[in-house]
Amino acid sequence: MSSRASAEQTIHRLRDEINHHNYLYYVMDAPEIPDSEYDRLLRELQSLETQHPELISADSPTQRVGAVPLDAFQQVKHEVPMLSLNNAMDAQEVEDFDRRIRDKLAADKIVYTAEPKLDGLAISLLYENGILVRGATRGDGSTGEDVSQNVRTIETIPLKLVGKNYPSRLEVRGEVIMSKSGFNRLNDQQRKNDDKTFANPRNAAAGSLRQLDSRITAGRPLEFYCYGVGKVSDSLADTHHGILQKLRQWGFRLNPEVRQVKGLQGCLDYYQQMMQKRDGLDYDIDGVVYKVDSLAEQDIMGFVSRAPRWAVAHKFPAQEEMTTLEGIEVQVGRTGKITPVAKLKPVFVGGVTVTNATLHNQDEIDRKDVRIGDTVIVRRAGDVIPEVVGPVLSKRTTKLNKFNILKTINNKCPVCGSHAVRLEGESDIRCTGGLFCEAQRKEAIKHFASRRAMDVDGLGDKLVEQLVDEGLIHDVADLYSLNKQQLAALDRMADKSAQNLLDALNNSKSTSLERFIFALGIRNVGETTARTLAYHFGDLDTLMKAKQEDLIEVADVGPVVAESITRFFTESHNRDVIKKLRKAGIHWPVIEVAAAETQKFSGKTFVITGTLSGMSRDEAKQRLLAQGAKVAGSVSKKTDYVVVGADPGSKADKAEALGVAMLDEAQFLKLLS
Ligand code: D41
Repeated sequence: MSSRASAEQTIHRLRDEINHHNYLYYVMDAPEIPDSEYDRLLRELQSLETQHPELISADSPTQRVGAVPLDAFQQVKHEVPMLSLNNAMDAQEVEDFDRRIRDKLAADKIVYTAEPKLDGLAISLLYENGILVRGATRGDGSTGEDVSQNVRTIETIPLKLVGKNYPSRLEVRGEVIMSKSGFNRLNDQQRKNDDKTFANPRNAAAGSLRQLDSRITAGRPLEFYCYGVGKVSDSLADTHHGILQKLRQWGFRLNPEVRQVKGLQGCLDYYQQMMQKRDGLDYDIDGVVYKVDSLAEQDIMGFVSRAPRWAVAHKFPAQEEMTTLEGIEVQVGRTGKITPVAKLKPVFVGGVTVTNATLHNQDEIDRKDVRIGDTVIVRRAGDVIPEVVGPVLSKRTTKLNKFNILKTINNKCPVCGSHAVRLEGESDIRCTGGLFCEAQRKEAIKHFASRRAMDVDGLGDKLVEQLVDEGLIHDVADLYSLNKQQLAALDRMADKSAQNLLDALNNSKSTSLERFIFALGIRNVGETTARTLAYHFGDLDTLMKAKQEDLIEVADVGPVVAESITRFFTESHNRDVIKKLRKAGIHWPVIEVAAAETQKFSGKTFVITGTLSGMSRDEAKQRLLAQGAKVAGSVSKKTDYVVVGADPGSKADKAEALGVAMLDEAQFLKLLS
């Protein structure tokens, strides 16, 4: 056999094998080989076809990558018109549909095929002798567009039918869709490339299928599900359900939710089931379709004005509706995040009346270009918060102003009047009110009382919420003026627990400067930074007066942290709260900070491990900090000294391994003195 003849044989074998695995994967959902093996087969075929280009045929599985761009789509006249579906908006209309059919057929109970109504685009695929020869959009039902090059790129559309006994001419109809996950991936990618994003999977599917350059289509995650046939050379089965099974055998993907149901009740039950499943599916459905199953009965019913009398689409409540954006309100969240909320003309969407929807942040408002007065699309899917998808630009007939959050709130928090800022590189605008802002109060108080901050034993999250809700406290300083009577009157609060809380509050007054700084809840100031600040400045007043340039001097304090700190202390509300706290008796031991020139350890990093006999680890830490040292929690190459007490842990081993200088207690004390 010539090498060409043997190559031809191998090519055919590979194509059959690949088609078979395609079928197992997409239709049967039961792949037999791993993706890597599939890819290997495809590559082998590709390389053989490259060596023998004369053997490439349009139905080869390698031909899905997209072809030369077109100037325009050719028109395609559908031999059998692609009918449309009548809609039933509620159970009553389904009941009417069922009654008309029972009357006409003089039947008791009708067998229906029930299918999800996929939210995509209807297309027609023409097969001649098992080979895909044309793909066309539905268009107006009688004329569509030739999108053959594009449908070829969709993996779930067979280029060649599987098995035997298919009619010589077969026109398959179905929906091209984009899955929700595919849609999200595509939009992420579009955003990354600064390309336009799509409003929903349907638009994305439509935009992808109607590309003149099929190489673009090839990169889009499109899928196909069949729902019926058009022109066929032989009769295929007696029922619609039977036709679908045949199509499945020939390599088409059938939606796994398709069922045969009996009578009106069967339809309505199916509707409820699909309604439940809707949000869990990875593709959008906008309803279900009931079709009289018997083809003989379909014939008797016939059709009126382009829609069959034997089928109906039972629609779900829409998840997207149009309405007017009447205003944009600005809300302050728990962490001070300022969120724009759309105020809408009430609209029924996703099964409820919606008047508010999130606009996320300024970037989203800019990206979508939504303006007050616009007609907008509102989406509410499942239990998620309703959102504004975007404006309907064709309905913007008058000049509308762009919306700017900061300008609207005049750079002030709408709840407390503190400065509102958007830091560089962040998408959120925040209220700087911190302790003072009512919206942030609860979170701030919870943080203040927490174990690593002021450590108020027994003051948990629930109790903080209760105290704020009852109006007993407005800021953290109010905690210290609570009395037993007030506390004992609270739900689930006995005399004894009230007294315990008062004791805990009293105990918390004696603290350390580092804890106190941490407890203030300054943005970007965690425990470590709080400690560094405490030992760098030594007292609160110096810290409060520190300027940006003073703060940047502190180890590990960069411009962002420095800005958070100055902004916090500039806010007069915060200064008032601090004054009240000190008046309530909060105190800490004085820190002796060596003058900068005499700080021995400035710039040096220490780690302490094991137990010291002469002092607590905390004390050792404080003495180091007072000399300008940094005290870290773990050993790294940047560590200068590891102080090793009794029973050291793995930190000593690590120091040894890294060759970091180690000090025993005696050496450490000598160094300190
Ligand atoms: O899933 C669908 N979107 C779907 C659409 C379906 N499951 N079945 C359909 N059946 C028909 C008839 C009964 C007319 C053959 C359809 C459509 N038509 C259809 N899609 C777009 C227009 C009509």
